[in-house]
Amino acid sequence: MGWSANAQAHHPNIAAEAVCETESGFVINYIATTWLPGVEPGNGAGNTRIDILIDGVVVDSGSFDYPEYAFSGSVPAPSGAIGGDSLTVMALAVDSWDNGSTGGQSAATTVTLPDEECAPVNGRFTGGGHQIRVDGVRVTRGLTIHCDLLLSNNLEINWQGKKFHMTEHLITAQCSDDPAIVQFPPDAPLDTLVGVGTGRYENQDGYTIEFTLVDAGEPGTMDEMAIKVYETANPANVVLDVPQQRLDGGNLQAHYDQPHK
Ligand SMILES: [Ca+2]
Ligand SMILES: [Ca+2]
Repeated sequence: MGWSANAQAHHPNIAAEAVCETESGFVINYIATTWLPGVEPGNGAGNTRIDILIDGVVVDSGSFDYPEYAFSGSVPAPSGAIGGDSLTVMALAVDSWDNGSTGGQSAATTVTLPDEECAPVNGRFTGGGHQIRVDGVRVTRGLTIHCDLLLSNNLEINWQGKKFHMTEHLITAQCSDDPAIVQFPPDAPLDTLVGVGTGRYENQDGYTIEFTLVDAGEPGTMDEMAIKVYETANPANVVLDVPQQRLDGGNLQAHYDQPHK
């Protein structure tokens, strides 16, 4: 598959390709660049935080390295995507540039997944051990999340007397294995799960949850979690926002999936 690219007069630019990798399923490789490669910092090239989004979901974040003014990476395709699907890959300048320019510019390109079968990472997360706590937020026992959305998924969150219960796990944005994260034990094909679901906040329907689960081994002190809950029809109404950070208590565990009937 060839690279597709989009260039524009204002930074940033983006190029991306979609490939099938045996271990991880469909993968999107991208390279974000800006103009004036080779220009000394401070001479007009500028730098800022760049988010990479696939179909509107932030999948990576970085900034440009001098002198190439580029950064590149590789992320799994959304798990529901199949061969032949087209995905939009965007680079977004989040903050103001350090040369004083206002941020907010973006560039996007479209990649098409190779038209073939490509087995994704599969697996599930559970909450084991003591009750999971992160930044004063408690995740009740019984946490179970599957990459493939099949079988039962359960995620219930309590904080400051408030409660959110996920009723539907909509999207697995990412199920992946980072070589830098030692997830064992138990054996599992993944260490990170990023998902989006809908559910009930204070017994009211109409809320969305975005969550990240990272298993970094036992006893769980290195595990990480992020949780964001907001009103689906009014995303500015955020009722809970815990950025990704280490657990205060409890233990997340990644597993191989159970056999599906
Ligand atoms: Ca790993
Ligand atoms: Ca763990």
